[in-house]
Amino acid sequence: LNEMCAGMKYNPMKSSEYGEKNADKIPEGTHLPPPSRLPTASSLSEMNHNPKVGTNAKQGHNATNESLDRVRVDDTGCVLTTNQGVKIATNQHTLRAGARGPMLMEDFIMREKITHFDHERIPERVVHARGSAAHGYFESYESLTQYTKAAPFKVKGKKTPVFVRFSTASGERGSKDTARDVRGFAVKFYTDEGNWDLVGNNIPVFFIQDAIKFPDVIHALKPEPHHNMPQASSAHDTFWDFVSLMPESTHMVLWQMSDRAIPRSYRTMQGFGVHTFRLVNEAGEACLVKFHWIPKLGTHSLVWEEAVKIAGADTDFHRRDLWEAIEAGEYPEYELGLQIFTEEQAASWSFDVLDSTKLIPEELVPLKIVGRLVLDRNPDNFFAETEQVAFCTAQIIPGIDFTNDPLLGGRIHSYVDTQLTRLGGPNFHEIPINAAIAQVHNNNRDGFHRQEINRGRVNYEPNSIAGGCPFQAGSGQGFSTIKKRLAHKEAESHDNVRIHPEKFAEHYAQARLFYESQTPVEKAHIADAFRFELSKVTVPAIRERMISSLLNVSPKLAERVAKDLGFEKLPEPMPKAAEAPAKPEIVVSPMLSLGARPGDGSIRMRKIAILVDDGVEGKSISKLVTTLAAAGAIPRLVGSRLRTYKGAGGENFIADATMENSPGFMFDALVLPDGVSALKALEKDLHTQDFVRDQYWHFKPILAFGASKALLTAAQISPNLPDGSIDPGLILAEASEYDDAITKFILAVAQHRHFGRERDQNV
Ligand code: HDE
Repeated sequence: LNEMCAGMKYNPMKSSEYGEKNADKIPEGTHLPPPSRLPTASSLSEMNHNPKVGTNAKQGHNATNESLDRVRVDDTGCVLTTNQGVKIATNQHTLRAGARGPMLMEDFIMREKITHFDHERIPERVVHARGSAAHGYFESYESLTQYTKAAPFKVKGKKTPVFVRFSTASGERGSKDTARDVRGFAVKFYTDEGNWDLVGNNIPVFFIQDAIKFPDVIHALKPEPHHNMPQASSAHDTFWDFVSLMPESTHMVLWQMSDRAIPRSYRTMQGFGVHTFRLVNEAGEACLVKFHWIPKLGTHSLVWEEAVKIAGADTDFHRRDLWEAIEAGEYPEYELGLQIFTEEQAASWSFDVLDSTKLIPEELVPLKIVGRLVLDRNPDNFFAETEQVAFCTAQIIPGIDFTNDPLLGGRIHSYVDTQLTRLGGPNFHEIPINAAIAQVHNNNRDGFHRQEINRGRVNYEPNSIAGGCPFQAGSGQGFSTIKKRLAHKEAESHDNVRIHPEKFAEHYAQARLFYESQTPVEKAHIADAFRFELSKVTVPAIRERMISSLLNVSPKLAERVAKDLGFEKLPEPMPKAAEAPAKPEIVVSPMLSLGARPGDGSIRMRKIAILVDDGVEGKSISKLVTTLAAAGAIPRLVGSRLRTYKGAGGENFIADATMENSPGFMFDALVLPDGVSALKALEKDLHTQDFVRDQYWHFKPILAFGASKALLTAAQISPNLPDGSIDPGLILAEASEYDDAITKFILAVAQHRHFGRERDQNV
């Protein structure tokens, strides 16, 4: 040891630590081959028979990085034990002094069980408490080394394991999935150069421009502090009070009032990194980037009334949908799109790319599709994986870097900080779901729940006793922060200031861009959402302030909402912070409409209800089930009770579901089979009428055979659309037209919704 220590006479790296000239050339740490600080083979030979002591750890290896199988537990065929591995004879009784005597303190088995139970809960996430997650991989379509040295993009076809958590933002852990809310879309890439977390949302902009306002917006959004109501809803005074006083929230609020905030499924929503990030290549050259996830199935949403009803029937609607799709082998898939641009381009635009309340229209910078994300495995244990996963925006890898976005800056701090409370200490990175697959070697030590058993005497650097290990990687292989991170000339002043650049003062152009890019039906839904939410606001001045803000977005929208809320006269438009804002480059962006990405045209995993009763036409039902299932849909026979029904030809059908346990709004489409005798009863039944009416008014396709048209009449549904045309989503057919009808129906299901039925498109 002395010889080796003497080999390092002084610290040769010291001089490289000073002066700007050295900043680019950080040397690799000085190190010598370390002596074996591990016990010798002979001293181990005896110990090695003892599984607890184990074999000698392979030099330079950290075993906690191995596959999650190292911690997966399967109890099949196993005896019940205590936490200490002591076999438990009976799990039915506490130890007592006599059958009717007191319980005994010495019952360590009962006490361990109850104590563990008492401490089962951990604090829920302060936001995004309710979520669902899945394992999968990211596969790169091409090498992006021209732009970035980041591990997942190095070579075409490279697969990087990921864990993805979707969430609602405002509701508590047990709240409903279908709340009107922004959805989280957080991706942890386990790259071979360390973990990279891309913690995004399904809306590309945010409420605020500066991290210091985050506690304010979240306090305003969450249930009000005096009575803790309402749960998972923005429809209350404090939220609208805050946003009506924060004009920069207007753009996000427009998105939040759109159908984007009530997705049909996690599988049918986009994801966005929101902030502008940087890509950095081997040569140290950087470009700016925005990240987009695009679902292969297209972007599809619920309608508000449907979301409200589903919340009552199945609070786990999105969680169940994700779980079932993966179990069925219908793996959710998203493509990664990058908007890559330069500092010079950014400087020329009317908006600031460091302002997270602004997006970059795809018409200005098109998406470059660079890979796909596939989710192909459900977690084994919700708590161990989905609850304990810790996403941190600070976790980036060589090839990715931050920008000076003042919202991002706060996030880099917040995510690590929050895990310290939520997961109980600084070792949360060792929890298996959070552990990197890249090797972890450093001198961070101790703290609650430490898992690693670090060997040797050295827990500091530089050292000579361990041959200098672990040694610094140097700029050749280690993460080096990009030198120039100033996105704008005006930011080059190094004065310490608490202000934002001037372009941040423009608050309405992109809210208008978003609104004007929507279809008439989407606009109508936005107006309806404002009406609903503001009608829940009890302070008239807040409603008025919101209308004056909307007047700066679209006078038509503001007038409609004001009229719906009983305003007799319009308030003045809200004064603007920007006196002479630059002209926006793009004023309509068709890609911002939900319909711009209809998906791959398949009907896979769509739930289709086939109504059954005694006397329905049996032959067509079996054929329907086979055809729809072959197309990948999930046909379900729905009756009034869970029993066997007899078809007109004597066939037996067992109902899969009832109108009570699976109401109409839980399905994506409906088939009404023929069969006069069956329909007589159903026609008068109010449940059936509601079932059919919900399908129709939530714009879903309906296929009605023969006499079943009577059910449509009973539900007051007409095949004509308000504009006089025939509804392509309502297919009426006779049994003889079966083949043609089913083809039309499958096409109609692939379109998802038939918004031509919307009676109020005048916004
Ligand atoms: Fe978060 N956010 N956030 N956020 N956020 C959290 O971290 C925070 C923001 C997002 O599935 C917390 O681990 C601040 C934008 C998602 O586990 C916390 C600011 C975007 C998730 C936190 C923001 C997000 C979180 C709570 C403003 C979209 C769930 C628990 C500066 C790009 C991740 C946790 C998961 C969670 C702070 C703004 C998305 C407190 C301070 C913008 C998807 O650290």
